[in-house]
Amino acid sequence: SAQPSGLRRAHFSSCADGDHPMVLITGGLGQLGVALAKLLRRRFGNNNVILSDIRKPPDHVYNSGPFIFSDILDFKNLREIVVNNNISWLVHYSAVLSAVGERNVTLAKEVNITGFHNILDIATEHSLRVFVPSTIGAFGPSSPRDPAPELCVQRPRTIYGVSKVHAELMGEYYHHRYGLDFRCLRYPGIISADSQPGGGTTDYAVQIFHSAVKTGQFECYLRGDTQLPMMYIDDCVRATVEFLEAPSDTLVSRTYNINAMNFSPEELTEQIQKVLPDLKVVYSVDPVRQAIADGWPKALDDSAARRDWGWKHEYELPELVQTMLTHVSQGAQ
Ligand code: AKB
Repeated sequence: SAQPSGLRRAHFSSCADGDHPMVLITGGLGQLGVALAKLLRRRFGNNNVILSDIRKPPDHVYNSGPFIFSDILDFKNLREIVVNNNISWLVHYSAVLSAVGERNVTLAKEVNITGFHNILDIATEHSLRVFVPSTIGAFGPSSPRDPAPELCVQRPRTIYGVSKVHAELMGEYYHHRYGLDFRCLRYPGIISADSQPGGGTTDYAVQIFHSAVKTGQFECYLRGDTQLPMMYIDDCVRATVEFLEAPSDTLVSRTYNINAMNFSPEELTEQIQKVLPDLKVVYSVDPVRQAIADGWPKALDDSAARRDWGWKHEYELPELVQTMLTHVSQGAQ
């Protein structure tokens, strides 16, 4: 990719329209983009938040606010979008997730590392506030797992995890070196009703709700006792907006863990069975995804986020199950 011209320490003017930033979301048609755009648009106005992706959006997305084509691998295209739309905040959601990454390392390298370099350079060049999600996948088998602290050994065994550690380190380096307003949250597995995740290891916790409602049966690719950190999407997008809005001087760090609940497929099944007692779950373990999950934390220590910028989750497992079953049942009608 092209190099940004003249990297130097930034003078931040993060707001384009009075107090309102102009926000660009990459990878906007993934699991999280539409929900984040909805919340940001409520705060900053519909036209101040642009969703982007390389695919054509469904009608309800196209009709709900600005949407444009943007390819993060195309440096000039990205720069043009940032300049023409006076972008001040960039939320970088394009990524190849853990399970798909193991099937296509070349693609994961390209999107998660080369694409991220473009984001970093353009954000620095244009003094943007840039948010990049990291993940529980940035930890590995040699990290403390219960809970994983903010700072510890990070030796992930997936290309996804390696690329996210790279993103954390590069973002922090650019922050210290050039003054880039880089912000990064390590997300747990995110559970959503309206949007599907694409190719992750925690996807079972979304799929089980759809199967429970449609067929009453679910084949789980993880072992029943595999505990992982999880969060409902509303908490995730709220955390992201609160973190993006936090004054720079309250942030002791540029990368924070956030968490809400920790559960295994067995525990999730038990909770769903309180509402749908006939749900049958069988376990047919996929060795690739099981190995990935076995190297991830069982819980995340997010006390620094709670202390520094007031992070507080709302959804515990019972509310999550109730909410998901309501939304998925409505969608299935
Ligand atoms: C995945 O499973 O790959 C993602 C994640 C936890 O980052 N959902």
